[in-house]
Amino acid sequence: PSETGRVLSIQSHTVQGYVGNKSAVFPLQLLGYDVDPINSVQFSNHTGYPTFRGQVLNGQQLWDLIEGLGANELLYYTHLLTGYIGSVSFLDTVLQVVERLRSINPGLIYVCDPVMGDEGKLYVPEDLVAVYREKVVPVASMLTPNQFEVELLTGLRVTCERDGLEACNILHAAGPTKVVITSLRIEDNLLLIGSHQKVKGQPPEQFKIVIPNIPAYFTGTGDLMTALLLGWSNKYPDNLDKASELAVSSLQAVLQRTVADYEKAGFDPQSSSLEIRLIQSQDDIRSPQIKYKALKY
Ligand code: ATP
Ligand code: PLP
Ligand code: PXL
Repeated sequence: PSETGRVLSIQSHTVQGYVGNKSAVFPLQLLGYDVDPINSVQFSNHTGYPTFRGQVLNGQQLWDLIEGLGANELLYYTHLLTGYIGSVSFLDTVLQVVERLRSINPGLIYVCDPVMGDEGKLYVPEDLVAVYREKVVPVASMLTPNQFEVELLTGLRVTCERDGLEACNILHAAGPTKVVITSLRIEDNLLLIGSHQKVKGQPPEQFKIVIPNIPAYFTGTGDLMTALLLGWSNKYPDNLDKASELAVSSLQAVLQRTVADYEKAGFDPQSSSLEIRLIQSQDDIRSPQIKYKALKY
C-alpha cells in the first residue's frame, strides 16, 4: 500500500541522540510521509544524561509558527503527531492547533502519545494530567499510552490483560477510535494491547502482541513506536492488528541491533540507557519482516 500523508510533528529535538522528533521524523520519511517538524524544545541531549542545556519553545512561540504557516496557506495536514509536552500552556496551544488544522481539514487524524510518566513515576507537572484527560483525549484520533499513562487517564488500576482491555473501552467512550497500550508489564513479558472501535457505540476489535523483554533500557522507543503506528495504521486503516505487527517488528529489530552494536563495541547494555541505532536500521523500518503476531481476543 502506498497511502501517505503530510504530518505535522510537534516534539522534542535533541542535538545528539534519538528522542522526540529525532526518533520520529526519519522513520516517517522512510515510510513515504512528508513530515514538518516543530521542535518543542532544542536540547543538547535527552534529559536522562547527567546534564543537558538548551531552549524551550513556549505556547506563544508555537502559535507564531502556526500563524506563519497559515499566512501562506500551508496548514493542510493529514496528521498531527505529538509526544512529550512539558507545560499546560504548551498543551493548551496544541489544542488550539488541533482546532485550527481541523478547520482546514476536518478529516485530520490526531495521533497523541500522552507522555506523562512510566513505572509509577510522573515526569511532567501534575496539572497536565487533567488537561490530557479532559481536553486532549476527547479530540485525539489515536492514543498510545503506556501502562502508567492509561491508569492516569482512566483512573483504573491496570495490572492484567483484562484491565487493559477495559481501560481501552473507557478511552474509546471518551473519544479516540484507536488505542494502543504500548507496553503492559506482565511478569517477564511486555504486552502490547490494541483496540479499534470501528463503529461508535459498538464493541471494539481487540488484540495483543507478546513482546519478549530485552534486558536493557532504551530512551526514545515510545516516540519511535508512536511514529511507526501512525505510519502503518494509515497504510492499513482497517487493520490496526497488522499495523501493530509491522510497528512492533520494526522496533524490535532496531532494539536488537542496538544491543548487538553496543556489545560489539565492548559496552554492557545494562549499564546505562542506550541510544537506539535508528539510521542503521532503515531497511527494518522500510520493510519489516513480521516476527511478532497479533492474537485477537
Ligand atoms: P511513552 O512514555 O512515550 O508513552 P512508553 O513508555 O510506551 O512511551 P516504552 O516503554 O519505551 O514507551 O515502550 C515502547 C515500545 O518499546 C514497547 O511497545 C516495546 O515494544 C518496546 N520496548 C521498550 N523497551 C523494551 C525492552 N527492554 N525490551 C523489549 N521491548 C522494549
Ligand atoms: N524519561 C524522561 C525524563 C522523559 O522526559 C521521557 C519522555 O519524555 C522518557 C523518560 C521516556 O522516553 P520513552 O519515549 O522511551 O518512553
Ligand atoms: O520521550 C522521550 C523524550 C522526549 N523529550 C525529551 C527527553 C525524552 C527522554 O528522555 O529528554 C527532552
